[in-house]
Amino acid sequence: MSDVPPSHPRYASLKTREKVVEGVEKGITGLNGLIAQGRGEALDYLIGERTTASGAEAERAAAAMLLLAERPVLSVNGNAAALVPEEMVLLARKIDAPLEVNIFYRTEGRVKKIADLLRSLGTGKVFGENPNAVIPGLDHARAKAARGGIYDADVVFVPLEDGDRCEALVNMGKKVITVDLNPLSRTARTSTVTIVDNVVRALPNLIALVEEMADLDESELNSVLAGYDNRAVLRRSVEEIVSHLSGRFSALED
Ligand code: PTJ
Repeated sequence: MSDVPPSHPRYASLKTREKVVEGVEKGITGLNGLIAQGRGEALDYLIGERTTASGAEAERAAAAMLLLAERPVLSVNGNAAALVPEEMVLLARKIDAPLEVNIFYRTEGRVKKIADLLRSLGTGKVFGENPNAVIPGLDHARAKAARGGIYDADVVFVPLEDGDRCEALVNMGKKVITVDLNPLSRTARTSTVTIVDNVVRALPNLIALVEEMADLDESELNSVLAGYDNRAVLRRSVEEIVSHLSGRFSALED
């Protein structure tokens, strides 16, 4: 870590950036992960670098969906592995789900490094190193998936996913939960539940919600989901950006 002091106004954001840089240096995160992080930082600035009300609502629905799932799987890419590896392992443990390394810019070396990292953090089974199934409708490298993992899952949690694969998973009949700071992306619009929040806030929130909701029965969890409308939540997240920005603009005029 660089010597940025915790008192620096952009400390949290700079620390997050450094984790992604460190991920690249360790061969866990792809170079494109830096570009994605930069885009994420800009969008996070627009939502006010906080979990918005619509983000919190999506997180609640996601927690209920994960708890209700019969075969949930958490997908890990290079950015999630750099930013929230412990949290992904902990969430997997809380809902008794396997993790699968499933990356966009696939190299076998990077898949192994991410899987090794997850194993070093105490996860049991990690899928992804030996894919033995193909997601229909995608080109070869990105179509790779594992039986018993994403291929057979009923609910897939895929933070920072790309639109194509998200759509392909939905077309397979799966429920897809994503975390994407861009409420207008194709991923955001295609997913069953889209959490418009930074993955570094979304994961601790999800873990807390899963703990809080662990004692709810099936009908109580279903009633959390019954009132959930992803399109409406995305619309509200755009409105929250607009209102946050107009607040900032008014402050400039004062
Ligand atoms: O490790 P790989 O090969 O699987 O590659 C991972 C990345 C993220 C590089 C790859 O999937 C990619 O290129 O993704 P995109 O198309 O850039 O989309 C990433 C989306 O995630 C964008 O909409 C970003 O705004 C958003 N994003 C970036 N950082 C964060 C984020 N969302 C939540 N939290 C973040 N920290």
